[in-house]
Amino acid sequence: MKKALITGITGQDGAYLANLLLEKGYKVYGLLARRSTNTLWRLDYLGIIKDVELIEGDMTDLSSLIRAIKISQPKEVYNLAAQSFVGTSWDQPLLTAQVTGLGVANILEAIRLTDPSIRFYQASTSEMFGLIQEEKQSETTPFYPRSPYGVAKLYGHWLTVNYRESFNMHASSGILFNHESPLRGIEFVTRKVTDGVARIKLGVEKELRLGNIDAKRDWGFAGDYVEAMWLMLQQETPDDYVIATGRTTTVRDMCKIAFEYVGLNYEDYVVIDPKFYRPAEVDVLLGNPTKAMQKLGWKPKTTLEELITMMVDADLERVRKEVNA
Ligand code: NAP
Ligand code: F7E
Repeated sequence: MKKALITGITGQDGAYLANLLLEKGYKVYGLLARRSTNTLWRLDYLGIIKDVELIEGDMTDLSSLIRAIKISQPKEVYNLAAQSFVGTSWDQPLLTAQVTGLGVANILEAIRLTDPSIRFYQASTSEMFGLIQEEKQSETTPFYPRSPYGVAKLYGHWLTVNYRESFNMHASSGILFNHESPLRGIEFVTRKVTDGVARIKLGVEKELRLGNIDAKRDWGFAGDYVEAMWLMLQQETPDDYVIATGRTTTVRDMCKIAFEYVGLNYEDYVVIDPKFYRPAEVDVLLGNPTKAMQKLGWKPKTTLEELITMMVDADLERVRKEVNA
């Protein structure tokens, strides 16, 4: 039985990837960071808590990563753990550097010291393009990160490339554009909007406070994107791939889709609050996933409309339960 270790298994992508690998017959191990509250709600939502084996550890503790690899003896490691919220990265830049940046060095070293034949996936990001240098961003577009998060991810990306070139490791980097789902953290804008729509529709809230709604993002469905991660590690040679839909939409238009779905006009409820503006903004992102389509045979399956309505439905159900509890 093929074995995989996922760091960040309690996050959005970790949960979907664990589910995918279980469906493919893998034995799935996940790194579990110690927290004072329960972080297993996503694995619970997908009904897979009992099917995965969790090993305590932290991205900042190399010894725990070595231990996790020795226990799980994986053929594949997916490094999804990160301080992943861009806004927080200005308030906690050093923590972001330690976890999102140096954490990659820790996991790559843990692999190199135990079994360098392990295949490695690094969760890189479109945030590395930041202030975009080309209208459509591909694997050859120069990077220009605009947040401490983007800077930390850029370190992880280049370290992955470097370990591939230095030690001949099967290390791949997926440059994923924004991807969302009902399991998205509540602080990210799509989920904040779909949760807000549900609360307004059910009479729990009266308004939704947002920051820069003119920002544009290339949004896809997380369930589609984890398939690309797996595909990258099934290739004979490691490489870097942009994963995106090739369509960009403003936060404003995304709001419009969400509110209209429940018969409301976003203009009646959305309030602009400068508190949510960022010190430096990524105004627009638009990915070119041609390489992934041609080499991996991957393509996005879910439209933005399908994604947002799926998320609104899930939030309506959650808020209804909350109200009736
Ligand atoms: P997420 O929901 O924020 O999940 C992050 C995961 O990292 C959680 O499981 C979290 O554990 C774990 N983690 C944080 N600090 C850790 C530490 N010190 N040690 C061990 N684990 C730690 O993120 P996501 O949306 O699933 O994204 C997955 C990865 O892809 C991240 O690296 C993210 O930066 C990257 N990415 C995401 C997107 C996107 O649009 N979603 C796009 C490009 C790249 P707790 O639950 O215990 O906090
Ligand atoms: O913001 C604007 C905000 O926080 C999207 C992470 O997964 O994707 C994510 O990073 C846009 C930005 O995601 C609010 O200013 C307006 O322009 O949902 P977000 P992000 O920053 O793009 C990348 C690819 C990652 O790698 C990251 O890990 O929406 N925006 N008003 C707002 N954003 C938030 N969060 N909240 C607002 O009220």
